[in-house]
Amino acid sequence: MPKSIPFIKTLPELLKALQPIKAGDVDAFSRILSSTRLSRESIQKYCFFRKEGYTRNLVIRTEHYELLVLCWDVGQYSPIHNHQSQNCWMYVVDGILAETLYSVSELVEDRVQLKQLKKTQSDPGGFFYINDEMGLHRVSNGGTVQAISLHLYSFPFDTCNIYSEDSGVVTQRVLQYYSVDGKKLETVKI
Ligand code: CSS
Ligand code: FE2
Repeated sequence: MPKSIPFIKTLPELLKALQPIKAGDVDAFSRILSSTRLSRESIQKYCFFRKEGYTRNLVIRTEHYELLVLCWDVGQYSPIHNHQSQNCWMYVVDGILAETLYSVSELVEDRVQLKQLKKTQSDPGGFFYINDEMGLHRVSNGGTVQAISLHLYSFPFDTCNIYSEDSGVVTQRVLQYYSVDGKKLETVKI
């Protein structure tokens, strides 16, 4: 019988498992998240909520990837966005996270046509994976209590495109951290 792999239950264990993985090794990142079972307590120092919208809290950034904790209060959601040709995983730590997936047409005069493909949601312990070839997505708190997710981006990226669902207009957004290493930044803009 193959030996079962023990779950990764703490952040230091997760960081150790991620440390040698190179950008492009999608299977390795996915395998690590499949065997991760992190509790909210284990990442508590990275959890910040605010009423204006979800927060992005940096845990670690290397040449190959970055790991963030995102905190979604009830009713909060992201714009429809892309991932700058990078790989994105979202691992649910607490609450329920929902993903609405869209296909996107070619850009014509700064506009695209979006088509909603499906909406799925996950409980703690599950994860989503997306890249630009699969489409765009909107992420939202799919439940009635706070939701917390771990996001792994490889390579890291600092801007993304956001898409208006109504008009199809595409704009660029600069992605900001709300906190770094558990400390809220003074420079946060809304
Ligand atoms: N890409 C969004 C979250 S959904 S993957 C962000 O980093 O803010
Ligand atoms: Fe995303």
